[in-house]
Amino acid sequence: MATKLPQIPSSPKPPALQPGPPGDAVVLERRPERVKPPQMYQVVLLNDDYTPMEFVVVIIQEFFNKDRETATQIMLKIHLDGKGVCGVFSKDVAVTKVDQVTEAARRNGHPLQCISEPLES
Ligand code: TYC
Repeated sequence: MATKLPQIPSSPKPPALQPGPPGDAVVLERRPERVKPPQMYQVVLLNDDYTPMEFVVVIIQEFFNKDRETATQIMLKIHLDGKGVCGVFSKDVAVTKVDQVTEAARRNGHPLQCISEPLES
């Protein structure tokens, strides 16, 4: 006995191009882009006077997957400039990073502040 396969609806197709009189130009219209890339967020650490440098370096290594050298450079930039970008992520991931870093800082008794901000698009 033949089993009936489920029918998958086909997406609508544009009408086939009908050839016009010879020599006529065919104008193809560009369709507007249907999907935008997602808004991205940078995760930023802020400087303070109390969080130990070594703790910040470890945080940047652990949560932002940087090697020790890069993590140290980012930490020093934050220390000197007041803030620094540790990574750029989709909104969900950025929010999770902020929560995880803040939780690790509080657990260790440090006032380190971590925020996320949208990148200008
Ligand atoms: N300014 C801190 C100190 O001198 C170090 C520090 C760096 C703190 C970066 C926070 O996000 C920070 N101990």
